[in-house]
Amino acid sequence: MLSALIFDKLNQQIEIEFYSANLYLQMASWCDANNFSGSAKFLLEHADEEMGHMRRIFTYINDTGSQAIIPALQQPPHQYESLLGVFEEIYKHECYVTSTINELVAVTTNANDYSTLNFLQWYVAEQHEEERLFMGIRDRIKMVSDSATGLLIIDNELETKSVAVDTAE
Ligand code: OFO
Repeated sequence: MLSALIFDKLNQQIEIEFYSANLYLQMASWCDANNFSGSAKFLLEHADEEMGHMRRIFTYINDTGSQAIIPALQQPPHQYESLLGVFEEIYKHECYVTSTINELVAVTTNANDYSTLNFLQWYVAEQHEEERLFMGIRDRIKMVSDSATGLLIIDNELETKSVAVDTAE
């Protein structure tokens, strides 16, 4: 059974993962509208992955006998200056998500909730991967600067970059 504190924190994380999915959906829409079709496809798949992250927590809360609460969501920004701007924002956002997972780990450690602590290990590893992934894409876009050819090559690469959609629960 979850303590009230950990129940609240896990529900807050549901909101963060949901928001991540909507943020990447919105960014996919911007990419599509700005002729970056490879980036749009990549971000649509990543939005699905974030929904998987949300569902894992949803299922975990309900498996403990509690009831996950679906939150109202803030609208994500829909205007970006450039493809670099999009991926800089994603990297920043993922660093923020890492900080929220770390906080959850600290709270569950202090509460001696070893089941939730164990559950969260998957997210700790996932955040490491996500930061590395998005830092790499951001840095490659920085390398080509404003070169249209360079941006199109990266956009093509992103079209085929596979994102393993997380359906595990
Ligand atoms: Fe992008 O990892 Fe969940 O939020």
